[in-house]
Amino acid sequence: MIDDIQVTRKIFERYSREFLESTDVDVVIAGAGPAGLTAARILAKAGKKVIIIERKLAPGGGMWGGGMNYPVIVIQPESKHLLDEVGIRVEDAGDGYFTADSVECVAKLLAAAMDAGTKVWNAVTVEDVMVRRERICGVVINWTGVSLAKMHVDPLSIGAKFVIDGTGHDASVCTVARKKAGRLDTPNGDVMGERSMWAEVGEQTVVENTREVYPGLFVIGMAANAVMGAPRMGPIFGGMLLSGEKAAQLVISKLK
Ligand code: 48F
Repeated sequence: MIDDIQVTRKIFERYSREFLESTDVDVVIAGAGPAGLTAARILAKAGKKVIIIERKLAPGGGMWGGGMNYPVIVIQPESKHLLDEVGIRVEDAGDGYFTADSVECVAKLLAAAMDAGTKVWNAVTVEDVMVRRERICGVVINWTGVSLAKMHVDPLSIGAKFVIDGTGHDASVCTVARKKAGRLDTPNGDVMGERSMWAEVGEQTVVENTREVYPGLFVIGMAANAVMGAPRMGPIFGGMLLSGEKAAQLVISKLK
């Protein structure tokens, strides 16, 4: 016999237990794109308590659609290990390019991050940061539906030793941190804005720009280039994966 009321109770009991476990963590990652999912997997595998807050219902960010909705992505040889490690089938396309199915990429990057221990909270938006003594120490969250409906509902707060902005082109955590916390560690102290498409440069700078831009706040993936005024790069994803890997390693060494 199935009791509808029991279904409600089971959902809410598990939800409330897991949410309470998520209120104070080692790392909060905003955004479940390829950079955020890769960072989460490596952090969780290292035993860190990590959660991802994802604004949309479906994690995966800009990876689902490959290039112009042809569901294929391109990566470079130096990032191939990050797809191999999660069992994604990669084809050698010649001339130093490798390809993978974009849907398989999202499915397996997400599954691997969750298998390693990452908790993903979907349909929730990071709308602000918490700052104490000039250090980011958490995020302020609300249901995405609340902001879409423009309802005036106060948010809740999550504590974290480190926050990672993996929000892609929006760089939305760094943008709000700049407004509320002060200058970022960028050449002009501000979110500089992404430049137009140039994959060769963008793929290199996205890794270089992966760093702590305010005490307690790291930026990864496309957000790193948006914050530092570097180019976008379209459906080549090696830099995103390497950026997630680099941030995870930096945060792990800081947590030691
Ligand atoms: O955009 P996204 O995939 O970021 P990424 O990991 O990868 C970029 C590539 O997809 C592509 C590219 C490749 O060359 O340039 O764009 O850097 O994923 C960002 C995720 O963050 C979510 C958003 O829904 C997406 O899934 N997001 C954005 N703002 C917020 C957020 C927010 N304020 N709170 C929570 N999630």
